[in-house]
Amino acid sequence: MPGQVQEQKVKRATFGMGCFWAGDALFGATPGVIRTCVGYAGGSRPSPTYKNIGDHTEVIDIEYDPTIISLNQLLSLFWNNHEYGLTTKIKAQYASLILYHDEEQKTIAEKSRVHEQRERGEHLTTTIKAFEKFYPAEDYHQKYRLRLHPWLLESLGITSDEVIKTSPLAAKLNGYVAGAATLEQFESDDLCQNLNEKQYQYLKECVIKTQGTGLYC
Ligand code: MHO
Repeated sequence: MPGQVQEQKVKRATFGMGCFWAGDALFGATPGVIRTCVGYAGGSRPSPTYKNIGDHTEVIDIEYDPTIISLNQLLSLFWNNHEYGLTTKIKAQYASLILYHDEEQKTIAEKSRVHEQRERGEHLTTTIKAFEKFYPAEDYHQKYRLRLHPWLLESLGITSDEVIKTSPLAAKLNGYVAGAATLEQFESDDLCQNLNEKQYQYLKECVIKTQGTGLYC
């Protein structure tokens, strides 16, 4: 109806699962994920930094479209892509962490942990708690893998740190150059169809070289 405010469709999910460069690439390449940002959360130290992270955890903050991907689908990626596994005791920086944004997310996450624990038959170290404050990490951590491709960034006009941090295209390409997508996914991606021939070939080579290489850290 004209004038009617559109229902807010974008949702947010926040996970800790090891080095945040990896989660950034993994979720960035996932269809339905709109934006990613890496940062520090879950602790109490004010103004954490990479060098002075205190009791915080490296997390990936995700904006997603719930009509394309569900929280359960994101959780499945979460459970299966931890850098240090789910049962190892690890320092807070790399802890397994789910920060829920509402009661519905809390219920889904807790059910999912029960299910996962039963499936694996082991006690999982994952903490589930309410999201409080998120501190974005330093610019050089945002889309870490994509930053290793200055020609591509320049050629796409993705030249400011702010754009690298917030652009859906940057989130996706960061995943693609890191190997978090298959060639098939890359080739059927509408966003990539808009690239010029040189950009397309450059990315295609990256995807072929890196696809399936595992952790993206
Ligand atoms: N393995 C990486 C970890 C970086 S991360 C953002 C390194 O040694 O630098 O925690």
